[in-house]
Amino acid sequence: MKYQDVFLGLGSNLDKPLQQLQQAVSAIAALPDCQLIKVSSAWRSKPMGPQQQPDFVNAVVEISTGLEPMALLKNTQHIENQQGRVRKQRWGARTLDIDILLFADQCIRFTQLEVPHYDLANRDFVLRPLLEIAPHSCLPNGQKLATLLQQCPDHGLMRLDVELIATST
Ligand code: ROI
Repeated sequence: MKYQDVFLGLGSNLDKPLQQLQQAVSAIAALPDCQLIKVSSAWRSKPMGPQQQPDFVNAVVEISTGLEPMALLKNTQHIENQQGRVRKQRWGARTLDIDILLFADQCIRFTQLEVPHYDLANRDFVLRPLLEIAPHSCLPNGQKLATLLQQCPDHGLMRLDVELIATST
């Protein structure tokens, strides 16, 4: 089986966001054919989109996986659902969001899945933690993520003084 390097973005702003991310990291580490490589710090940020919702906590994890993109998406959606994700308002509050940000150097365009993530360039709460664990990362077209971050809108990021670690349950 061919293992590929993948970055996942995690976000939560409901029901104890830090615990949601902690639980998500453990669930990702336990996925079949997935190995956890690195986990970023947790970062607090102001909501992008509707402002009358709580601040978010975001993080990025790097995995090595033998899963195909759609199989990985099914697995991450299962984790979201396990953690009480209810899809209501677009850009509304959520207990857990898991986005596939980068999948090796692949460009993927299915109706349910677009990789690289379509809005990466506007999300410092994704770029910053990703660059923390992979400072030299690029898009498949060679663009440096560090350059995107310089031009990205500011969501008031603050690094939280906690470590997200995978615990087996
Ligand atoms: N805003 C922030 N700061 N962090 C997120 O993870 C996030 N996720 C979203 C929307 C609602 C667009 N805003 C966000 O899905």
